[in-house]
Amino acid sequence: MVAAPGENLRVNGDRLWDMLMEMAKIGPGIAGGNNRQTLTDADGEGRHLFKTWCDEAGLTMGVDQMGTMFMTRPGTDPDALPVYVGSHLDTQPTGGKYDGVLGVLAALEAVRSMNDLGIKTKHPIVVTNWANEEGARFAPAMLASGVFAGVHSLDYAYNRKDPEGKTYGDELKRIGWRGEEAVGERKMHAYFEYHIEQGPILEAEDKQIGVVTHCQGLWWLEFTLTGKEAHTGSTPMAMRVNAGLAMSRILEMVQDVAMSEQPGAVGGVGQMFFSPNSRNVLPGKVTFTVDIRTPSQDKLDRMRAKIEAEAAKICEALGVGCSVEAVGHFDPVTFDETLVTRVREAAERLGYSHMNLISGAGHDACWAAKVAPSTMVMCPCVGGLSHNEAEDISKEWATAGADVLFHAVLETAEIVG
Ligand code: HGY
Ligand code: MN
Ligand code: MN
Repeated sequence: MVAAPGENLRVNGDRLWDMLMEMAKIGPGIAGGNNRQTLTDADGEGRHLFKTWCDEAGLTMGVDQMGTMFMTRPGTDPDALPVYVGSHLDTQPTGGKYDGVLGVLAALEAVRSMNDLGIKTKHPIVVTNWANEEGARFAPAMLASGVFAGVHSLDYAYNRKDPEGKTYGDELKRIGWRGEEAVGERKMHAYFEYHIEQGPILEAEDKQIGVVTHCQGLWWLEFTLTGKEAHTGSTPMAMRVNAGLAMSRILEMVQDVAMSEQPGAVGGVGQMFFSPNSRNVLPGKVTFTVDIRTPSQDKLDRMRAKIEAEAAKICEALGVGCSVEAVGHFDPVTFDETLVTRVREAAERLGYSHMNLISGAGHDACWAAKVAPSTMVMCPCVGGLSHNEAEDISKEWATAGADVLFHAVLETAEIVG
């Protein structure tokens, strides 16, 4: 049993908030949020600011071949495996200021508070900024942590293309953040990730802390439908090979499949492309990605099978070609019980209201859990809104979660002296 920190140990919430507001100035969005997409110049700027703060905190940087940043605070036992604490600094194109960023900067704040308090730990602490968590520019999401966990090869990752056809590998080199470290060679004693909930439950239940026990599983199914380019005005309805109509029927069907698997299932589409995307040309090609998620393995597999089978029927009836590729996937995740208990006990000790939570969104912790004991801490967000520039949290919420993270990390890294 490792010693738990005293309840008076807290982070410096003002300093955490100041860092969040400073980072939010980099890669500003158009409505108060952020557009700091992975491997853009803005991402590079955000990385440099983060490194500056880590340098001030006396951390040593390591960067791997996927561009993930590992900032180490030494422990007293050189043989002890480090406790990793992190999340991601990259954002959606219309992202909020806190998704991912809160977890990276709260991990840094925990280390800065250890420095202020003169705390030594047996295990080193490694503050981590995972590259390309969002998967917005280069699918799939959690790409770098997926390579780290052995789920994707480096070659697969380097060849992922953004909508302009640029590859991950080229863009990583262009911004100068391709490290030399082999990906995944680092061994972890444990991994913690602090994140906004990105859902409405904690706020609705008036709870300050989410004790995350699980994360729901996901499929990203990329459909490519082939129709026939033709004049939207002079082509009789009976002669049309209408890929756009097939897409709309598939979207309706995805909604029905997700609703048929309630409670605890979601399905929808966030991205689609028409080609040639001209107002008066029926599309020759339509590509879109269906995003389905649920904590239940059976439901996840059943939904995928149903959607693919029904889509094939819809396309056949319209004479539209249909191909589908799974471009993202992870099964439902169960986090480490010992670490989950430490998070819960830390919330208790600190007097914060809390409840068990299943994460709706995917996180790098889902892949870290494949290679080390892992868990998450969550705080509420206003209206449950995220992946929207209006994403909002309070300083109090941010600080409470950071205090819990601080305690759980200290307990796991083992305070010495
Ligand atoms: O898609 C997700 O759940 C995460 O935001 N990348
Ligand atoms: Mn995130
Ligand atoms: Mn996100």
